[in-house]
Amino acid sequence: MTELFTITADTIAALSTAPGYSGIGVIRISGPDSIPIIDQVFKPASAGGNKFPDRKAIYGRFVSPQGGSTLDDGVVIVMRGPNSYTGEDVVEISLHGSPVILDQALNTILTNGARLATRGEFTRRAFLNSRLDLVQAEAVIDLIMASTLSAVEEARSRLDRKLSNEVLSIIGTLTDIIAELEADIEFAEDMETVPSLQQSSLMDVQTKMRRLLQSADSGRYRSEGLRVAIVGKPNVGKSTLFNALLGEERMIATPHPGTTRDAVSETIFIKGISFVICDTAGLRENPEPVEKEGIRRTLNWIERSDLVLVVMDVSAPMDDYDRWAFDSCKDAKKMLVFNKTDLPAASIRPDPYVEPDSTVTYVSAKTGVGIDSLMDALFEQGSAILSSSEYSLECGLNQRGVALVGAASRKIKAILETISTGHNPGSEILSLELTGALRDLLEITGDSIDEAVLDRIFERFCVGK
Ligand SMILES: Nc1nc2c(ncn2[C@@H]2O[C@H](COP(=O)(O)OP(=O)(O)OP(=O)(O)O)[C@@H](O)[C@H]2O)c(=O)[nH]1
Ligand SMILES: [Mg+2]
Repeated sequence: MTELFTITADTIAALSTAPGYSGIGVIRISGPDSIPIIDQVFKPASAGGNKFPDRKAIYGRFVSPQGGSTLDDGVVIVMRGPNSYTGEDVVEISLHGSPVILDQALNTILTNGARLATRGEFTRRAFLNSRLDLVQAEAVIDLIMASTLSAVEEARSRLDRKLSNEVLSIIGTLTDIIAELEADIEFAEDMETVPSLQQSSLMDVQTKMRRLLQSADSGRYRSEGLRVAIVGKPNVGKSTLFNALLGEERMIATPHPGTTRDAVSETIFIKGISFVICDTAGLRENPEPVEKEGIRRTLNWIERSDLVLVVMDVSAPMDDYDRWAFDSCKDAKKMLVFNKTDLPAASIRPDPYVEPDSTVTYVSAKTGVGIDSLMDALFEQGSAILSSSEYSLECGLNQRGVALVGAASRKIKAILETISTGHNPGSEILSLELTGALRDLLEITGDSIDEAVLDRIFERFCVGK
């Protein structure tokens, strides 16, 4: 529980804007001595009764408290706790963005009673003072690090508690069920079967958790892009196609089958959708050891991909390896790419693989003919995947959340399976198992968490946030 953490009462300071030259730079101070410190180092231009009114921009001079000389002029905003970012007294000082000025100003603040903040310490204090829960704290760093507009929107909605509220609603239902079970232990005789109301509430919890796990994919898409694997037997032109999609000679392509040994991925954008395209090692039987590892990685990519491009060479007769490559992708959403259309077509054509609903494109990766149509088809497929329900959720669990919801979901699944056999394990055991799941969920919001986990989370932050 958060109360168990030691909340240090010292005052921290750091540069909150990026280091280097800029128009302005902002130094932030938080803690009980913030206002006494600013009082020593900043002289407001207009001398009034209340030198530092709350939440007002105050223009003045940053001075050296010893000699009184002016370092720079700037603006100070004081935000008194508990209604500040950290929940403590916070001061933000904007000065000209010279690294020399900002360094000198920060040193002056540090010699007058503050300590340099560690990574993410302002946000960590916000969490410890219950200004943010852990989901929101993580959203802060994701918002700062977001590289696309949709990643910004996703992190923003998490910061606005969308995900927290979903997790809290599951926690609420689970807590109610546990409370009922506890009452059973105290007052009632054990029943033969679990009451159907509790069963349906548990099923409801399970559905909500499944949705949350699916939303992780939408979070992943937003931060990384849709995963597309280029797959096929050796020499069909996968690397040449990969290079054509990237618009650069990224991979070595040669007439020797087995050229690509490893899976290599790069991100491309097609009309605003980002795709992580992966060139893979060709699939064939009896590979030598390095190739074998490459093939293992190819199969792994197929499993993790949102879309697979199955490449076949129209100039060579179809054979069992093509079928094998095709069958390896049978559970994946796939598009067929018939390559080498610049060469005369072979007698045994790939058409048998075309299913009625298959998307097929004909290209010559070497000459570039058909690549634009392939890009259009990728965009269409990508848009369709993104607008399908599992991706349309607005906010996503991160890896930590996936692990915790996954653990809770497995516990509840096991309970539901036991119940479905008509067996009642008894209120006491049920309550114990459900409490385990509840603890997993509480760790997501940070209502139950240990300090080592917190350290790991805030390591991702920069100093000054
Ligand atoms: N004529 C023609 N040749 C092509 C085309 N695409 C690829 N090639 C040639 O086919 C050979 C194999 O190409 P790669 O791109 O290395 O094939 P790959 O599928 O990556 O092969 P592995 O990495 O061995 O699995 C090379 O000599 C390419 O130049 C094409 O569209 N037309
Ligand atoms: Mg290759």
